[in-house]
Amino acid sequence: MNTARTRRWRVRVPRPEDFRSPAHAPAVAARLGLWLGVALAVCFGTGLLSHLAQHPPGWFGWPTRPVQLYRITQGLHVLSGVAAVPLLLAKLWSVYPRLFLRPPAVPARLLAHAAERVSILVLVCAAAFELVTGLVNVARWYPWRFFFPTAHYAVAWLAAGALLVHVGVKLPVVRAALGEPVRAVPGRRAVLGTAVLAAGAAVLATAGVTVPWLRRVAPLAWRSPAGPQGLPVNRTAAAAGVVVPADWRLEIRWDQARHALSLPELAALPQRTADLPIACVEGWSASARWTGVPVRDLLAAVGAPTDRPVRVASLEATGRYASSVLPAAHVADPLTLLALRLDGAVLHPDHGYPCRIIAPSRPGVLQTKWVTRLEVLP
Ligand SMILES: Nc1nc2c(c(=O)[nH]1)N[C@H]1C(S)=C(S)[C@@H](COP(=O)(O)O)O[C@H]1N2
Ligand SMILES: [Mo]
Repeated sequence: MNTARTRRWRVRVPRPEDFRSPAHAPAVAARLGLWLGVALAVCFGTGLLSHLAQHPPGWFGWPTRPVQLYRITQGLHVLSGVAAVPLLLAKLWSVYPRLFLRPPAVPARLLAHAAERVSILVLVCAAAFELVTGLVNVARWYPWRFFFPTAHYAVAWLAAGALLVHVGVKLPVVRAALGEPVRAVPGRRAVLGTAVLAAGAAVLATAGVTVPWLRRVAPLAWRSPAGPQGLPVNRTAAAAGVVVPADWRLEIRWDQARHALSLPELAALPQRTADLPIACVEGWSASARWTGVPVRDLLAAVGAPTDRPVRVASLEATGRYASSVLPAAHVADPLTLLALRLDGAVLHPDHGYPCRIIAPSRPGVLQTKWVTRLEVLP
């Protein structure tokens, strides 16, 4: 007799009811889901704003004030994503016994069951994809071949749709589970407390990337103020292949007209100094004191229109961020500077020498460095 084989056959596939830990109680799963839902909703909303600010459709206007607006929304985007990681792990741990649910015997219910399972699969995959690609992106590591912003944006809609379906389907269960007090069973509060504490610790450990007074207690902050002139640099002049020609001039074009100004001519125009942040889409941000010519005044000085969008071109020959467009609202704002100085000193080459755009409430990726041409768009 082969006793080993008979014994192996006796192994029983577990059922959800077999998992007795308080972590698996619906009262816990529903509350974890609520926290996770809040984190994902903040992440989705702020992500959408960031996308719109970078690629504004005709109906959308991103405000230039408060000057810290983009810094705040993008900080919230990255930190809510960080908080969602432990919450998602806790939620998955809480509900994984439901993987052992048997499909219903009634064929009519089978379809609904399968649809619900598939929507959860989509939700888990999409949410995990968003969190992992987001974290890998802020770490500036690109182990994939797709363009991160496009994929991250597309899958966000998939996650949001699957989340809505999931919440809609589960609403009665969620209601009942939330009605059940957590205190009723010992251990449940400990599970919830641990998950929320882990989320809080993850945020605290990273928030220093954008909250200055948390810098010293944020060991996992992926960006420090290190860099020339005390500011981080994403792309150095060398990496961008930028060489400033000896006869560099800022060219300004509008309609059929054009005008060129040398650096001394720019420096001779009335200057404005302002404290403005660079707020990278990766979540890090840093404030500095910038001095330069307000773009509006510069255009007015050469007789160019000041009420239209302006394309900013850099000395970079190629590269996704070689140029950007200042929307009309940003052109009109007197704090939108063509900056020549940083904290009183001439710009370091890595910060955009001879001049760069620094505008209030603008995604860092659009704060174009090494500017060579301003073109007033029709
Ligand atoms: N021409 C050009 N400008 C650029 C970039 C670039 O790659 N090329 N990077 C942008 C990004 S992603 C950020 S966050 C800021 C960073 O500015 P800093 O390097 O001075 O800190 O510059 C922006 N300006
Ligand atoms: Mo950036």
